[in-house]
Amino acid sequence: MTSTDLILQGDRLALARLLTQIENESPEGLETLGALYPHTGQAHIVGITGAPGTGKSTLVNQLALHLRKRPMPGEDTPPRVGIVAVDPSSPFSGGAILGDRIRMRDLAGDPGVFIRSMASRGALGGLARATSAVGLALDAAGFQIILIETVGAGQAEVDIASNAHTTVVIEVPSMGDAIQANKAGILEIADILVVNKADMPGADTTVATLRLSLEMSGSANAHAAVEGRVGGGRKSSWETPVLETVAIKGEGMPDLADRIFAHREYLTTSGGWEIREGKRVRSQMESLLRDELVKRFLKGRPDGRFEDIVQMVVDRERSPAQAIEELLKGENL
Ligand SMILES: Nc1nc2c(ncn2[C@@H]2O[C@H](COP(=O)(O)OP(=O)(O)OP(=O)(O)O)[C@@H](O)[C@H]2O)c(=O)[nH]1
Ligand SMILES: [Mg+2]
Repeated sequence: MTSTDLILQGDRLALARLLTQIENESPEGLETLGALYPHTGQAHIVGITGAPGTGKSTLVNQLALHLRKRPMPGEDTPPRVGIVAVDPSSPFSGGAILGDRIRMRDLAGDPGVFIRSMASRGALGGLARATSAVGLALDAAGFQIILIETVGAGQAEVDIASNAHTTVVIEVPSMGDAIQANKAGILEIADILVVNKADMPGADTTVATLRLSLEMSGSANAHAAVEGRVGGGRKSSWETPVLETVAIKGEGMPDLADRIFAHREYLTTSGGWEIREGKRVRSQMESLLRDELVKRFLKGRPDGRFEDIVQMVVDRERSPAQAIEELLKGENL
């Protein structure tokens, strides 16, 4: 049996092998992924992001435990849950990070759960791409909900969020002015805001501040606004809810799961699902095209020529734009 068939049947070993191939960007991995692609598109990809230490791993663990006990709307059995932990800051270690060890203890032995951690070894764009490839593999293997945990580290979180259908942003209580409900970026990417560690002082104030900021920013996030316009006539906008959770005790998980399902329902009924898919595929393809064009272009240069020009720019002999213009002169691209 081919590895494609094995994965479609849910063979964990074959899946694990494919994920390693994806991380190593091996040609076999790409080939298998290509064969699996027509079988993808079923999974609900949920990004969970937030600053270091806000409790993402704990929450993902508790959410997965909860999801495994309840059927999704319209289903009889609980969903199979895939978990991908992405840590853009740490070099690839091969070992599980702390949060994963906790998860493995709680979720170990459940055949309906698959956990994978990934760390960056190169460009962040590469990590985002590898993450979406891992998502596709889990999707093909029949995992219906894929939770992707990323540390809020700027561009990486935005890239990974743009790969998710639903983005959950985790905040923690903070006092008074310290609440930087600023975070225009965060409000924009969040479909659901969670104030975790609600057992700590200041949770209510933080929730109120976040709600206020959402109201001031028009309450609908950027995605929803776009989808509202395009999906005209149907339910036009999603109001980002702000929830409280105490992940260490599993509190707030049923509500969070409800909101995640509600967001999925909103996406499918508003036409937003297709819009996001379109955007997702387009950005993936653009990024692949960019990489491929750069690779081909550099291949056609004599060795070291590009480095020489980079050095000229470093030495302020040319601006980056001038250097690129010069490089491309006479090129047929
Ligand atoms: N008081 C309290 N502590 C919590 C809660 N949830 C998580 N923690 C604690 O917060 C710490 C960090 O939790 P993690 O789940 O590892 O947080 P994380 O966001 O995954 O951390 P990184 O992946 O390192 O960014 C741990 O000591 C948890 O026990 C909560 O609801 N209340
Ligand atoms: Mg973590």
